[in-house]
Amino acid sequence: MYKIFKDLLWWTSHRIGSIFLLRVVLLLLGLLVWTKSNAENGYDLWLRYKPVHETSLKNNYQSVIKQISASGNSASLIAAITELQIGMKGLLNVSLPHVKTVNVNGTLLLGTPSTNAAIARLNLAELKDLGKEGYLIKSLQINRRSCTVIASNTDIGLLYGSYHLLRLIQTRHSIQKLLIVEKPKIQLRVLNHWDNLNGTVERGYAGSSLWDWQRLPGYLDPRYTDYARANASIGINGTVINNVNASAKSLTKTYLLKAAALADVFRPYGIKVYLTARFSAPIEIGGLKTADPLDPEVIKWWKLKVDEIYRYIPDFGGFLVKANSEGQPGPQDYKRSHAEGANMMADALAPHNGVVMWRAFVYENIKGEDRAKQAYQEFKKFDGDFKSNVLLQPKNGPIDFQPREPFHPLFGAMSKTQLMLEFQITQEYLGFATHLVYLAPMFKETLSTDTYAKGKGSTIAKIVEGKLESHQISGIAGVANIGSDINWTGHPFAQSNWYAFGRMAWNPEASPETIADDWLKMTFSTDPSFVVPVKEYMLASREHAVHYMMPLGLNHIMNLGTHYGPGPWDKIPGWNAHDYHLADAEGLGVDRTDKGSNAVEQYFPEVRQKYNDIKSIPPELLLWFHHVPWKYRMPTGKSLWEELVYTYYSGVSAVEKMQNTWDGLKDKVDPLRFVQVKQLLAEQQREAAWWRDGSVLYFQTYSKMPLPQGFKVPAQSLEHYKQIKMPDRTDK
Ligand code: BDP
Repeated sequence: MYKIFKDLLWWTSHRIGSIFLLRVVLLLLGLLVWTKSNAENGYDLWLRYKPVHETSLKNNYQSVIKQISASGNSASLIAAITELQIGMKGLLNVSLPHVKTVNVNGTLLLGTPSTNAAIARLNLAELKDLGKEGYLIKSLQINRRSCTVIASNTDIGLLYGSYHLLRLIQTRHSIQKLLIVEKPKIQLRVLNHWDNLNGTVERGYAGSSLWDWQRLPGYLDPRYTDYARANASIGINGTVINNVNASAKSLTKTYLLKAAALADVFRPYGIKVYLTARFSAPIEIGGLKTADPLDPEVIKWWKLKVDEIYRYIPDFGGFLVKANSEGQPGPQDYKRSHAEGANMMADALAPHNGVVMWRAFVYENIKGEDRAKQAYQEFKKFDGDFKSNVLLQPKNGPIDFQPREPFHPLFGAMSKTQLMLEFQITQEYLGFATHLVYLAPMFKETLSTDTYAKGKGSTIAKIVEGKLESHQISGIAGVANIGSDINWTGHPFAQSNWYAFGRMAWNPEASPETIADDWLKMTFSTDPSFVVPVKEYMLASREHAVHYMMPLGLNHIMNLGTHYGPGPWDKIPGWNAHDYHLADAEGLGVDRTDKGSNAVEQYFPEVRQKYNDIKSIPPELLLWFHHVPWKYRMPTGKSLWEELVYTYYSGVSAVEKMQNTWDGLKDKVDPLRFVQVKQLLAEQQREAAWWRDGSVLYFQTYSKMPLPQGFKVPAQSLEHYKQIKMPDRTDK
């Protein structure tokens, strides 16, 4: 083996340059350690259940949990018991017997009052407010035995509670004297997969689709169960399994039966299946001449189609619809409104308790019109017009999942409409699966923003929870970053974004720091000398990415084709990146104040004033709302130009620091994942520098100012950076 390795090194060093050589060495090293040590590959996500090595803690856990007492045989209860048994075996090396009685100290009693007499006898007052998914974990004496009780009103709640108890051990918390009362703050906590029937994933960077359409429904990949376990462990209770740019075919019987097979696998884990519905499906697969939502034949077609779906999937969640957006068909094709389109589908779903999630991501790509204003203009007027089983789903910001956007002005503006927030977990604009960018701080930024819709404290979290207006249904969606890669998400750290989305969907007030802490301990190591520095980097990582990509409120200046790498200079048919930054000899940024496009008008007065005034605008949103002179003095005392350069450079330095930190953690991480992250950080550094150098040189052609002292001039010319092309998925 050693000889082959040496020969290969010799060969590569003679044939190809040293950077490539370094890569090959890293890869080979990775392979070597992997074959030698049977290293982890990330498949187990945060459910690794590695042994607790701390002896006293382990003894303590073992004395608290010795057996499981539960009655009933629902699939969800069995899933909960199985998970506890697998988890405790891994963590504590104990095989927990499953018994019916509470006869020893150390019994873990699991049940609902309606299916378990011992739980019913406890008369647990806490259960009254817990709804269908909440749970209670409580240390109690029963029959003079010390017990831990996981109680809920449903078996799904028991499953959630079981994951919580396991998490306490995985993160080394005490499990004595427990009193944990939990319930989700948002009802529909849904992943949106942008998966196509041909197995590709739109904006997916972790391999191909998980769904094996060809072999479904007969072959059920075991991964489907592991997917469901992972989701249940963080409280995700819905999945839209196909792309918003939908194919009508997914509504044909053939595909519905496949979807039904997936629904059967997911059901025990509390996960409902949803489908995207192509608005023109009545024409494409129904043989009708129109898809006009007011046409009686069309109405009937959807009703029959929905009835058919419920025959295969009795707990089908409903439809997600992208209509009249980016070329997708919709009600406007028939001069009908979004509300008329959504309500027609809602009527078909209502008898089955299904919902319509109607996306608000619509815009006309017309020069001179401010895209940031369009969704509001389109939808605000329909407030109050949607049926009670419709949720309107805007993205977090008004343009499109940019590294940083102000919040979407529809939040707060549609008090009579149930608004479902859409985040993007897949990092379309944040470095794909190459850059380490922890998104929880971004989720938090949106959720904690105050819209002032009903005075101070009208946060987006409250609106999405449905609390601000006491809505019936609440929901949140995350565009999934999951694919067929062995570690699910491509970058080992991208798993944290799936994890964080689930935890924040359950509780939008949860702290990104606690979530990162839990995730790192469960996914990598509980060693504080690993957790502390890595967590610190994770928490700052999104800001670093903003700094080296689109600082100070810049947006949409990526390569317009691939959405990867810098492209403030880019032009493709119909698109010009310049429209998004408007750099000129005078300054930079888009005037959206009352003197410009007046997008600020769409916000409530407190927010409007703050954004409208250059003195009160938060610097991180400055260029989103203002066209600012190059010499403008920033709050730091620097000129805009200096601040821009400084920020770009600081973003790259931060990545370099992380590289050093990571190198120092070699002994604390399993070898394969160490090497993977090391390589990815090196790529991230290279690309961050590409972003910085290309952007700074480009904006310099407008500012005509030198780099501030101490900043190294980019190694190459602007032309060089403009020419760099990333391989595109469409390359053949
Ligand atoms: C954009 C993506 C595009 C999606 C669209 C959407 O580039 O692939 O179809 O969002 O959300 O960001 O519908």
